Amino acid sequence: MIDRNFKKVIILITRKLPEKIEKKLENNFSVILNKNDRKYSYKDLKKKIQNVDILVPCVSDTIDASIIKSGSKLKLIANFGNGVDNIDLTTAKERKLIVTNTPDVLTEDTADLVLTMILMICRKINVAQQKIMNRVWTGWGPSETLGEKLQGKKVGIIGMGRIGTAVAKRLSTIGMEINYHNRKKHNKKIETQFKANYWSSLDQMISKMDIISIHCPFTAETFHLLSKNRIRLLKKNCIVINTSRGEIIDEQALADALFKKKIGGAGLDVFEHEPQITQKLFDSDNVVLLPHISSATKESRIAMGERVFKNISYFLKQKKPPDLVKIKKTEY
Ligand code: 8YV
Repeated sequence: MIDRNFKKVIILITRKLPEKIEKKLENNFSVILNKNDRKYSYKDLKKKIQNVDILVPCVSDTIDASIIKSGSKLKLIANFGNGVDNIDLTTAKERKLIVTNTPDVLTEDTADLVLTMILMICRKINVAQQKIMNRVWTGWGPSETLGEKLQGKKVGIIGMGRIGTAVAKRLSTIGMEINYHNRKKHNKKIETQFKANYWSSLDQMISKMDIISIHCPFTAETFHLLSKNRIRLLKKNCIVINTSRGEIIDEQALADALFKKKIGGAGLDVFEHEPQITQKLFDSDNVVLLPHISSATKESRIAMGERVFKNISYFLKQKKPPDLVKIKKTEY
């Protein structure tokens, strides 16, 4: 139980969170829940935020300057998620708001999904499964559904932070060659652990890779980082994996390249204009398209909720919240 006075603190939670988390928040604060989990319209959110002290948004909510300004009492935005690109951080800073997120707890699940998509694409799991499901499998054949061996493939990790490193750990275990591009080169320990090669030039790295996996946050600098021109640099068999944010890739250019078979495949869990998806991606072979589920495990969602609770509690006790977002700095 937290200080009784905190019962007066009004918290708006934009989406339905795990039962256990909602109860915990309700027991300690005055909470406005979204029981049926229907996404608030922009207009509704603007209205709902008016008397709120703390906002708990998700990736599906755009918290822009106008929304922030409507929350005249707002003091803290405790994001339920790692990426904070859904929040206008500049306005938040101007209005002296504190912003927190939920890092760490979704790292392993996200890395698992990267591995899953690489396996699905390289081993043509969708095609193989469809054969069975469509009842057209006539039996084993030496040339049936031939995929690509993972061992020995070169993977280029763009942004080797927490999630990128967890991906490197998995892929080096299965014998892939780890390459990475970061603003800062990692220390020798990490490089030795994963036999990771650092590339200061993104262009040079991506032009040599069999697989590239994106793990940098979406910021003004990383918008269309994988641009049309960079997609042209990719090898013909290159597979592009994205579990970060759709805006980091020029989706139309990627879809064109896939459709024209200029690259080998793509595993996308995020899209530039979610939930809309570029039509050509549906019409392309060798794609795995998933509905932003990289951290969608029951355990992660509860852990994310616990982080939100902790950040709120620390903030209210006037202690530095553990997951304070430093507004100027980016991880990438
Ligand atoms: C979360 C994510 O599911 O945390 C992130 O940055 O992209 C997702 O995995 C989502 O953000 C929840 O708000």
